[in-house]
Amino acid sequence: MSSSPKKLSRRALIGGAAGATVALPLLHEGVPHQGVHDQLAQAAGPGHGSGHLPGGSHRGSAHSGAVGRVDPRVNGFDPQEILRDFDSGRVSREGTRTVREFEIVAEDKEIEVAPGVKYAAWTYNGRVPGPTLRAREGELVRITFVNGSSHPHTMHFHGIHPARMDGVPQTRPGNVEPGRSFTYEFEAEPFGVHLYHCHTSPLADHIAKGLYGAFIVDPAQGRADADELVMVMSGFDTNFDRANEVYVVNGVAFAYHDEPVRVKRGELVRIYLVNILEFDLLNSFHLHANFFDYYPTGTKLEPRDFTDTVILGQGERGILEVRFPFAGEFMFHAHVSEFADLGWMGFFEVT
Ligand SMILES: [Cu+2]
Repeated sequence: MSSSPKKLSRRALIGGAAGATVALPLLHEGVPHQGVHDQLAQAAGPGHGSGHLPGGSHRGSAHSGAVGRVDPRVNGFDPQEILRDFDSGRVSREGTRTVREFEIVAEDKEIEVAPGVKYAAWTYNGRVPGPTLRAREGELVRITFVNGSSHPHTMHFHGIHPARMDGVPQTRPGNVEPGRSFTYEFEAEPFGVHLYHCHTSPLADHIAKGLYGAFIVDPAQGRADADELVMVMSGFDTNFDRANEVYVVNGVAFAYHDEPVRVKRGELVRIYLVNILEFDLLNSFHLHANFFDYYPTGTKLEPRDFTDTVILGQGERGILEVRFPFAGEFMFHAHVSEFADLGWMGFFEVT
């Protein structure tokens, strides 16, 4: 298929990147990681001490890529806030049923995915990942999707619903063109941790550009009280070679390395983990010095595993439950070491 829109958009993106403060020709293959880190360091520019963590961090430089940090005000979203930001929608009743209404707007937006590394993203509501949408099983979910982007998009939800609500271009209503909108409506089922993403072709590009988010369906009876966190794992192909140069949790490389996730000792911590990484077959989550219960897709109430590492293919997700018996700082990262070096690494700070 001679997809001229794709070529045009690629050219536009590259042109846009060249006009931005930083256009990084990062190479995934063939460039030693130190080279990548040097480029990250250069990209951070003067005022960012190479190899030094900001704020007098006592953890030391576990990786040489941490130079400066991304100011959440530049992006308009903050990975620290995304962690515990659950959007339960506008609630109303229709007959005996609870309805949750959401509005999602697709927009083109340049974001900073690592210190000094700009990326021409496509976003849901101006952030990557998009909002974490949350409902209870059996409720009616109504999402008004407005396409404010310059490209056609959809919202495809994982879950059980009619074909018309599946958000794929091949079935009606098909793509939502720029300036148009569509309202997706379906029952929230089954309970678990799911996701949504754009399903427009070329699919890998529409996902990799940033159009994805978590979708949580709570069981009717609820879950035990916990400190709940959402972590969406993804990456960015900053030089359009269909391989990632930057790996992230909740949109920004090293976000939880530079500012750890604060949790309380002995308290139940529940992590809704989603893998929507493109171009790499597998991603993983490894927690140091602790073990967690793992519920694949969150669709059963009994854990399948008691472990410290889970491997997730693209679109896979699950719930992790952990209580930290010791205070201190505990690392977590992709056990694919390359991903950890390139941004997918952080700490829990247990107090
Ligand atoms: Cu799209």
